Amino acid sequence: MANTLVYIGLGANLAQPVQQLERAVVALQSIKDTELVQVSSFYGSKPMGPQDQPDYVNAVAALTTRLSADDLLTELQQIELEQGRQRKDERWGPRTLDLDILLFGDEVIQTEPLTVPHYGMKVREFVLYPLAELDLNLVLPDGTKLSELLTTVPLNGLSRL
Ligand code: PH2
Ligand code: MG
Ligand code: MG
Repeated sequence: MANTLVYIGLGANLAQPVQQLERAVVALQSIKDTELVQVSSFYGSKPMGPQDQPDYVNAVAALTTRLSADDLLTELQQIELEQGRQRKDERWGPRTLDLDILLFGDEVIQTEPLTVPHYGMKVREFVLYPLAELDLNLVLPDGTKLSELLTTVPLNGLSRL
């Protein structure tokens, strides 16, 4: 299988979130048939969704992989579980680690477990600004330029740690 450039969103707001992200970056490096290319700075961000939860730490990583999107998702979910992720019903609730596939090459995927590009990425400051650190010239599969999205999405308190 060809190498695909993939962007992963990392997020955590429980159990020492900075350490959760640091551990996750190490774990990403050990995924089979996958290389870690780049990791953005870590950012502090205000919770999107329920406000009675701690602030988040977010980052974006770039990988190249020969795995399918489904197999990569399985690997990411395994890392989430190893880092104490508990599946709860509450939408946008707190978590020890969240690893989301933001972009998988220029593929558009709509299957039961996977929606790629990530459905919320165009409006989330904690995705767009870290992503811009990695490639400001990025263009989404639908032709949207990352640099244009940035002009429409305010920082909302996002701060580089
Ligand atoms: N993730 C959520 C819900 N809310 N808020 C911030 N700031 N960062 C996140 O990563 C985040 C969130 C569900 O995935
Ligand atoms: Mg998420
Ligand atoms: Mg997720």
